[in-house]
Amino acid sequence: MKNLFKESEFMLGVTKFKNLPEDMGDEILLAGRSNAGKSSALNALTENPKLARISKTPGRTTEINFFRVNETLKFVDLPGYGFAKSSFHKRKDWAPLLEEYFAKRQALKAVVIFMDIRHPLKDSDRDMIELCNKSDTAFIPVLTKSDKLSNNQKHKAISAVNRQMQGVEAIAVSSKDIVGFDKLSRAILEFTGAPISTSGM
Ligand SMILES: Nc1nc2c(ncn2[C@@H]2O[C@H](COP(=O)(O)OP(=O)(O)OP(=O)(O)O)[C@@H](O)[C@H]2O)c(=O)[nH]1
Ligand SMILES: [Mg+2]
Repeated sequence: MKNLFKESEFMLGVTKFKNLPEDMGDEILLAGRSNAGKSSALNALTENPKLARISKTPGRTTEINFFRVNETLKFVDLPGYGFAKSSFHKRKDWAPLLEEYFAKRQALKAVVIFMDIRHPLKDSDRDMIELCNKSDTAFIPVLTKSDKLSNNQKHKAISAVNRQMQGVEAIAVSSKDIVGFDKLSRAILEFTGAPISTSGM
């Protein structure tokens, strides 16, 4: 079946919240620590390896990048948190602005929280979960780089995270091996107005 995210294209990057595009349609926020694999996952989800920049240098994504999926849906790639090189984190007003975005943004439908499967639920991830809970925003915990672990270790890591989530199930993905993105696509589509379809990935 067709991958509904395949036509995604870069829209704009903003460094100030006042420059955000109009608050309309559905937005899925992609969040996570620097180097967690957010941009790689976006490229895997959209089957477009050139869509978002991937780098070995943490903190590569320094703007909030908007990707248009279709008329109503956007992916919003946040700069990785907890990394000083990103211009956002030099700003003292980052946290309040982010809180304002969470509190006010009508388009925000869910946050995908990307965490390296080997180092999940760090303090900054917990802060992001708290921000979601405080603003009644749904979130999807995603454990990235699952290719780095054996199957056994992978299942253990997923269970350990799930035990700490109240009813939300973590999804393991590997952007290297392209694993888990059908599941992630379905989870994302549950929070948007788009019709649900399996991607065939
Ligand atoms: N083995 C493996 N490496 C991965 C995977 N996903 C990402 N990486 C590597 O992890 C590094 C960071 O990936 P990015 O996708 O740029 O991470 P990011 O979260 O967007 O990072 P920032 O934009 O800096 O916040 C790169 O070297 C990727 O090649 C994966 O599934 N498996
Ligand atoms: Mg990135």
